[in-house]
Order: sequence, then C-alpha cells, then structure tokens
Amino acid sequence: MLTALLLTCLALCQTALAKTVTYNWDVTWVWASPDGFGRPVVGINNQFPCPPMEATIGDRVIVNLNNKLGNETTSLHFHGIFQAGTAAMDGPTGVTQCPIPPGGSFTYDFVVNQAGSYWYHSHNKGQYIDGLRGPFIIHDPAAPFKFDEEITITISDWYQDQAPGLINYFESPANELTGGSEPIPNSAVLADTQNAQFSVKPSTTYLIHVINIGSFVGSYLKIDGHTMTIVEIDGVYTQSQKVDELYLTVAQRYSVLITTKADTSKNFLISNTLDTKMFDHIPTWANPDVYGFLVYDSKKPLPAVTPLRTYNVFDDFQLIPKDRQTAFTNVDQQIMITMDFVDDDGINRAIVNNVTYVAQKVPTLYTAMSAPKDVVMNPLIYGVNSNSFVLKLNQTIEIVLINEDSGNHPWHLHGHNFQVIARSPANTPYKASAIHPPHTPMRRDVVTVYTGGYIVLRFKVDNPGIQLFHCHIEWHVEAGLTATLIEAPDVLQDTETIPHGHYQTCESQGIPTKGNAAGNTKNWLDLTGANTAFETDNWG
Ligand SMILES: [Cu+2]
Repeated sequence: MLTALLLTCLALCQTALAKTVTYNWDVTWVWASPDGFGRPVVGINNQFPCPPMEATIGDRVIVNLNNKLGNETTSLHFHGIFQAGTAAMDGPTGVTQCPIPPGGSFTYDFVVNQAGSYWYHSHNKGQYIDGLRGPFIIHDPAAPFKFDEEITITISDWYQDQAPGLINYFESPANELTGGSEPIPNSAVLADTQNAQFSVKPSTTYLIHVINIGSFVGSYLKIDGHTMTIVEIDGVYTQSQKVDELYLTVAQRYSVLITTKADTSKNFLISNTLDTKMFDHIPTWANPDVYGFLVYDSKKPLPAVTPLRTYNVFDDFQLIPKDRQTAFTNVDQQIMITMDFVDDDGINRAIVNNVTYVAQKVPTLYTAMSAPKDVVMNPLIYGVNSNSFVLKLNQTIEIVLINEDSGNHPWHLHGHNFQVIARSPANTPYKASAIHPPHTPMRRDVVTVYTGGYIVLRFKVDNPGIQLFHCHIEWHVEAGLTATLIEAPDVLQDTETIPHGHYQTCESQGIPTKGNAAGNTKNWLDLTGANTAFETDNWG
C-alpha cells in the first residue's frame, strides 16, 4: 500500500515538475569564422554557434522560429526525437511541413519523453551545412549512472564556401564527369570553433555528450590521459563500455563518463580528426584536424598538439542496450532497399531502388491527413519519387539496405531507434541465410552501411507519422538518397491534427495542403503533375 502510494506520488510529482521550455529564435545571417576564415553563416538571434537546447525528460518544448534570413527558406528538425503524437513537428520540408519563407514564422511544440544526447538542425536544402545546427540535451533525473557535471562537445566538418553553390556543383555535369566527388571540407571544428577550452575540476565525474553535427564525414575523437566509458548512444542507454577513442558518423551521438584526475598540474589535449578515407582525394588545403583542451588549471600551459593518426575504435555493433531488449522476431514486412548513384542526364543523382527522391507538391504528411480511407494505405498517392513504403500499426518491420555504391553511408531513420540486426563488412553481397540476429542488438538512430555491403534493421510500427529514412550526408540528401516510411497513416489521420499556422505557412506561398502528391483531391490515383524531376538549380 505504502509502495503504491509512493509510486503514485512519484508519478504525480514527476508530472507536476514537468516544465515548458520556450525558445524564441530568429534565424539570421551572422558573420563568423569558426575555423579562422570569415564567412556568412546561418545563426540564431544574430549569434553563432547556435545556442544549445536543454530540457528534462517530460518537459514541453516550444520553439517559436522566425525566418529573418531574407533570401532563404528554413525549417528545424529535432534529430532523434520521436515526435510521438506530434508528427507535424518533425521538420523536414516537403514532408511534414512547408518551408518557412523569409519573413515567415513557425511554431514547433512537443513533449520530450526521451533522454540523452540529441541535436537540432535545419532540414531544408542542405542549409545546416551553413551553420543552422546545435546540441539538444535532455536530462534524466533517473539516469542509470552517476556523474557530477556535464559537458557537451560538438564536432563537425566545415566548409568555407556556402552550401547552395557547393550543392549545385556537386550535382553538376562538370562534377559528374570527374566522378561525382562530394565537396571536401576545408577544416574540422570542435564546439564550432578551434582550440576550445573546457574547464574541469579535479576528481570529478563528467558526463560528456559528444555530438557529430557535421554534414559529410565521420570523425575520430580522443581525450589524452582519460578513459571514456560509453553509457548512451543516440538516446539509448547502454551497458558501460570503456574505450580510448570514439568514431562518430555525422549525426551520431555518444554520452561518455570520464573521471578527472586528482592532480591539477597538467592540462590535456582533446584531438579530433575527420575520416579522410571518405574524401575522394585529400587536397593540400584541407585540414582534417581540430583540437580542444581539458583545462585543469588555466595558469598552466596547454599541451602541445599532435594529430590523431592511429585509430583504436570500439565497434558500436558490440554495444548492449541497458534495457536488454531482445531482437524482434516474426517480421511482418520486409523492405528491401538498394542504394546507388547514377548519371541522370549528366546530373549526379542518388537512387533508392532506382528512383531518385524528389519532394512532392503536397507535403507527404498533408497527403496522409487528407486522404480518403480507401486510398490512405496506398503508396501510390504519396508520389513515385517520394520512395514511399506504407507500414501497418503494430507490425514488425525489417529493412534490408544494400549499398551498391563505393562509399560508406550513415543512414538515419526518423521517429525510431532501430535494432541493428546485421551490418556486413565492406563488399559483401546480402544473403538472408547469413543473418544471425544478436540476442540483444545495439539500437541507435544512425548507422553506417559500408561500401558494397548491407545492413539489416528492425523496429516496431508504434509511431504513426511520416518517417524519412535517409543517408545523413547532406550532399546525398540533396542528391535524392531518401525513402519515406508512411507509418500507420490510417491511425495518424484519426489521432492527430495539424496546427492551423502550419497550413498557413503553405498557403502564404501557394503550396497545396490537400490531395495526393500532385495535389489532386478528385482522383487520388491520378498523379499527373507530381514532382518527378529535381531542380538543377535551387538558388539560381
Ligand atoms: Cu550517403
């Protein structure tokens, strides 16, 4: 009885403590030089780096976003947040909302029921490459580990040119002729700067949130003299795992614990280097190394820097989720996806099962919300170039992703952490008989499929919404390396509503908010006029 009362009180107290965290943000151009080279970047409230978001599990988060850029549209995605019950708040333009035009405003409003390390970024036209991204930390009073203080370390590749021009060049016939190389970053940044200093106290346990907010390549990270203990990846608590180094693909996160030394006589180097194996070539002007410092005593000198060149990385496939969730069995629907790149009339495009992704006239969520019951489960209405798969509530889904390209690709699923059932070495053909699911598979929301290899992922359909499944390399997103999982749209349209202001964002730009992908509300299976061709110059 007493226990029951106590539990009730705990539950109620928790609810009573939940607060609303509000951010009033203007998206603005800012002159900044994160790697020493000055350029215009997309910042927030005239500041760069963009401010961190912070909340506690159970909180309501409101972001009032005003687009003050003048010359670009925008949006925000909260990476890793499931948006259960708030499908309209996910952020990708053409998918769950219209782009926010210059002068326009948009409100994101959702409750966070997950804890750990997340981030936010523009999900519109490769814009986060230009700076609109930042950490999002969600605290958990019941976290299954102890620590005294917290530090956030973002790492990222960085370009000195602006993204629109780089995207156009990436997709251009000139680039296609020379092999379709991704733009090579000029440099690396840590905490959106170089040589950042993190003050630490002696004999203190720090929870460090390491977040790769970059747009292209993975990154190695090491803290000299300090062993890291992994306790969370992509919002999933893991069994403790001691490591010397981390490797993070873009969009991945690790929370690690370190305990500082009792002795404050020395400061320590944090070294981070970009994975240059992902570059098609290494130009002499590219600097893949960036440093930071753990500062025990600011009066003592900083250590000399040496680039990280030998790698000793723990394989994340070996991590075990703290909750020991076992591998899902009895797969209801298997989705086979083959990815590659093609020369599409001289344009460098990515393909998913031979189709390049193109955002549709009607944002996919609005098609799902307005579709009659007899067609809402039909993938055709969402448009051929949306690469849509319709999923039924409560089913177990298995994605088999086969990489026919010569390059590693970090794939991300919105709305879920997936179980990583298999991840093959490079250049391994997929064979169903070779799949032996681990007992307690690692779960996360971004995982790399290696060159010529495959990954097998499983998750349950428990989050009605429009969930993009895409490579997180922004150049590849812009080239069409995206599929759309339409998750229980029949349930979605009965249980959720779209805020009026979201529709107004479309209406103010003459974008339809009803009908199939082509905006046809009469004949839902007639896709005449749907977007099938990509824009070759989005900014011309
Ligand atoms: Cu990719």
